[in-house]
Amino acid sequence: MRARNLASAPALDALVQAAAFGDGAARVRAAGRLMTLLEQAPHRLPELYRTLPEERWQRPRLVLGITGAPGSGKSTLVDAMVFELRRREPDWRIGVVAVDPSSPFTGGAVLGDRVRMMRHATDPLVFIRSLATRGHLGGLSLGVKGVLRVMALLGCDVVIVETVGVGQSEVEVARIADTVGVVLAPGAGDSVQMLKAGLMEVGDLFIINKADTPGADALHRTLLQALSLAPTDDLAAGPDGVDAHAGAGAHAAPHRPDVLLVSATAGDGIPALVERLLNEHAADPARGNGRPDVRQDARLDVREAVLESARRRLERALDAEPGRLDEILSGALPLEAAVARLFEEQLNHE
Ligand SMILES: Nc1nc2c(ncn2[C@@H]2O[C@H](COP(=O)(O)OP(=O)(O)OP(=O)(O)O)[C@@H](O)[C@H]2O)c(=O)[nH]1
Ligand SMILES: [Mg+2]
Repeated sequence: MRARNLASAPALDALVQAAAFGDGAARVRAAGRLMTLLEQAPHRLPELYRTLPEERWQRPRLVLGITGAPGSGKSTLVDAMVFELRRREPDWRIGVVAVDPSSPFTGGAVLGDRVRMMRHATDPLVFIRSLATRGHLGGLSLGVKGVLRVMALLGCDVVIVETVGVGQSEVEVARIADTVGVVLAPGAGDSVQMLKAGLMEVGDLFIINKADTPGADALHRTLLQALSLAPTDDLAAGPDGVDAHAGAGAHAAPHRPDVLLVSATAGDGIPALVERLLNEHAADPARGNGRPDVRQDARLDVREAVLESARRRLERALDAEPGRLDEILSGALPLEAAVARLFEEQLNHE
């Protein structure tokens, strides 16, 4: 099925051309198909860089990660942020990447067919893509990177990536995003427990949503307490460990992420949240706005694609010979020898 899909799909080059220079719906369609191609074959990401000059592969100016407990209102919040961004910067194009979405976004061109429920008319400057975590294994971050590249090709200025804060995916996304907001809400799972289970490390900013509901203030207090108890090293301090917002040099207080209270459904606190996120990047060009060297950035993608490709090949080889696992298990074949043999066999297969 997949082989047939790929074989009948237009070449990657043609899709890139159409996604970069096409018109209207055809451009959006080509972008969606290019994303699908890269999602099914993430190791082909490096091929992108040969199709257009380097400067066309600039990342969006800002990539925001939004993660948090299931049902905490992430999608509703992202939606409200998109509307606020559109209001503030009417010329900007906004992308949304929903990793495994279970709830709808309201407006925007859907790149692909997985986001089905749309409540409003399409906004031509908003682009939405969903990505399934299933089947991605280690390749999820490469999949998100592919989507980001194509969104940049569509001219997106800001891209917001939503992931559910369970498992490994939010950590991977945190590495891709310039800033990560962790969403907590009263009644949405045990939010503080989730923080302890690893979400605290990835947050640059904590957003308590559903401020219109009774438990919000108590959650706010609990969170402030949890943050003040955490060792500051765990709190996503800047690279130099200095709080960028304190404005002072070496004597600045240790970095503690801000906590904002919002209501995504009522719209309360959303302008302040967006302002805060945009300002952080205006004030700190080393993160986000200070666009990383495109070549260096592409080299990292290539590195990841090589590793992903190698992982897939080795996995296939292992699956083809399950007896080998028993040999390792019984001690008949030492692990290192098994690894060496796998690599050797792969080389001889060339
Ligand atoms: N009262 C109140 N309800 C909200 C608010 N934001 C979201 N909700 C509701 O919370 C529920 C879950 O919202 P979603 O945006 O789907 O949450 P999510 O975190 O994206 O959920 P998953 O993607 O399934 O993890 C919906 O019924 C929303 O209407 C808010 O600010 N206040
Ligand atoms: Mg959601």
